Amino acid sequence: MNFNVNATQEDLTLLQTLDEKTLLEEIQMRYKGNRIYTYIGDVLLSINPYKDISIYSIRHQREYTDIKIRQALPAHVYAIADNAYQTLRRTRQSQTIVINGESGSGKTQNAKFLTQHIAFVSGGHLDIDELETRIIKANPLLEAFGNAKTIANDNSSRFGKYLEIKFDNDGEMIGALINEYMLEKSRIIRCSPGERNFHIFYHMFAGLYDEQLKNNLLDQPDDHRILHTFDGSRVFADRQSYIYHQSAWDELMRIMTTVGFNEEQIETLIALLAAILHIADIEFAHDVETDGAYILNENCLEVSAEFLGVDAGDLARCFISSSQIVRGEEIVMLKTVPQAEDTRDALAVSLYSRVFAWIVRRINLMLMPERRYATGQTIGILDMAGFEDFNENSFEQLCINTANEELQFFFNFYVFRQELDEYSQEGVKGKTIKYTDNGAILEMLLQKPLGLFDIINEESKIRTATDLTLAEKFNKYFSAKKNIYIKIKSKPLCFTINHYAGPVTYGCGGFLEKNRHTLSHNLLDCLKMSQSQIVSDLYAAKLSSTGSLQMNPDAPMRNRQSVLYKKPPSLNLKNNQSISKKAGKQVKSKMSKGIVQTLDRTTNSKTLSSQFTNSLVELASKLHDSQPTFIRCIKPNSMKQSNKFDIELVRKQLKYTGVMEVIRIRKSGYPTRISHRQFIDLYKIIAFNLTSKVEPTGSNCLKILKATNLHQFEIGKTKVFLKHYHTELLVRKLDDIGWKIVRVQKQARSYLA
Ligand code: AD9
Ligand code: MG
Repeated sequence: MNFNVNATQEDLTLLQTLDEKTLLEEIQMRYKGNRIYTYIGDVLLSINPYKDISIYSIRHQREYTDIKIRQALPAHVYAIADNAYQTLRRTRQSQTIVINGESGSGKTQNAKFLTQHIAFVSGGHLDIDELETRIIKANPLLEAFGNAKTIANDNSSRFGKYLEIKFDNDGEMIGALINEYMLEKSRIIRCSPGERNFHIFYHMFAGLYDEQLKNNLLDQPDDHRILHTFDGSRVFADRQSYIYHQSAWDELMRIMTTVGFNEEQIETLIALLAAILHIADIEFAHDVETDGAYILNENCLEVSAEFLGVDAGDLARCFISSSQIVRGEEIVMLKTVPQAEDTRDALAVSLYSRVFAWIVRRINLMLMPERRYATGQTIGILDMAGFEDFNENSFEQLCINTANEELQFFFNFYVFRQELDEYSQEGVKGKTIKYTDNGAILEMLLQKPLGLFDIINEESKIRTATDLTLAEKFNKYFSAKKNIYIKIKSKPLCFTINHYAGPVTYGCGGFLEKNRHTLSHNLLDCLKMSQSQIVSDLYAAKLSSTGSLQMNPDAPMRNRQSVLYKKPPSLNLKNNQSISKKAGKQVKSKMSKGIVQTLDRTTNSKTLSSQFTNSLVELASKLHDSQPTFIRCIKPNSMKQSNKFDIELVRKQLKYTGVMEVIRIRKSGYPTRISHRQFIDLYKIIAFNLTSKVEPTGSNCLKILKATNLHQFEIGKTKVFLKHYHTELLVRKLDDIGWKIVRVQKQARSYLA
């Protein structure tokens, strides 16, 4: 048996002394030597190297397959993949690998390495290569639509991803399912200085042929409001960036074909992206005649209407007027300029999020296993945005941080709470380990009724509610929770939550609007009746309770009536007659005559907070049904540079990813627990005769442990609790005995001969 003594540092819980200082020194030293992975007991710590460190070759994959002793090899994310697969095979229980860490810490890269290696170790199936290729190819496609350049990361995932890899009874990979969470839709219309919109728009401008650009009335990205750079510099600052986006587009086109998009679907997709740009370019001004908003640049309205396959007048009416249903009757009103702008933005956002959902659905169809194989055994990989605290934090940060609270709760549950519960069940005394229990925060956020999200939802239903009345409600219900909620007297719209990772101050301006995020009944009706099959299908499709699209991804092909692409829309205004002004006058006259229309309409739209809380519940139940492994990703510096280790930054992350607490509990705890029966079966030979019958009692286990000269173990009512290194020592002892037996047998045989 190869017991590598130097390798003990691969797992820092095995060090004699381990405090915060030693931990930081140790991982800094390892980082310098390009050893970016470290075990903290059964948690894997990963530090972003920001450079190629050549540890992901086929040779490495072979080395990390079917590992018998973890300590014999340097810590690696491949070892986690191998272990998840081996455990799945042995126990037939689903596994989940939860990757956590702040933006730019390497979560998505590690998720890719895990997927690649799980496919490798489970290989053998005839079609595996094809399936593996498809799963791996899905990544760039998802990233083109779901990732963007941010301050923290040039390729930041703006959505959470839970990839479930499915296996059959023989442990062969048979398919996969991608669940997406919380796409940062608001980026479509607004991003911070120095940041960009989703990659796809830039790829598209660089990659489309002139003819395609012309057909979609596109020219330069700089022409469009939502692609402008903040500092006025050009989007493609130099030829190099243009070429980069061009080749990304070419690669994307190849992938989309592999994934099963046909030419017409791709063209439709391009037209939808163009439609989003044109819609977002619509500008409004105040019409003194009607005292409402009208559209300044109606060419954009016409182009948008044509691309969406709807009537320009109908679309204009949706932008500039609203209707309320009161006791079954519709009352129409004109909108102010900011209200009309909100409607325009909501349409652009909604169109993009439905396009994204369509792509995910299409990918899932291609990855779906045949029903007859389905066994329910999966390995899940969760790659979710980490904790966020910016200068200004809004609804999006509240959602992301709540999701992180939930993950932290799950982490605590497994790593700490289960451990403590088991000690007490087994009668192991004197083990009290303190940890930050975030249960109370989660309760405040998610409980029904009267949790923070529930209150947002209830307020969203009240017509007269404002962000201020919302903030007042928060203060009324939560001010008493002094440790977790802080009212800010000087800023009535702000409040602070003491998250497990630290305090974050949120401004609730815009919360209600973001939460409602629903399109008006009129706009939904208008879109559902679109002459473009895909637009009407995208909007007729039901949204599941978690917000995913329940549409047939092949729908556009059933009926090819798409007006998109039939002819480029004209840019000339008809008879100089302003469509939106005319629509505004019609609405005004209805209003003055007090005309009401009786309506009987339903809508399937859900508020953002209900979609969010439902998807969180769904995710939590998936996690609780599986056996988890945790990877904590750490960012070494904020400059995205290699060979730079900012100790303070790392210290902060170690604290809020719970790593320090894991060390404490793992050092004083027992990672290996095994039943008396199993222990005796495995190690009996150490203290008893091979043929004697040994009862599975604590005292018999004790004899074995003493014969091995072990200390610091615990014997519970039904289980033996061991430190990491105990198993290695027991196995070594077995080996010694094995050799002795062989020698004795050899000697006996020579006597007999
Ligand atoms: V975010 O929450 O999506 O904004 P991530 O996912 O945590 O973030 P990501 O995996 O995208 O970070 O890593 C950021 C960049 O660091 C990558 O684009 C790589 O350039 C770099 N990186 C990360 N991990 C590795 C690695 N193991 N080897 C080399 C890496 N470079
Ligand atoms: Mg990412």
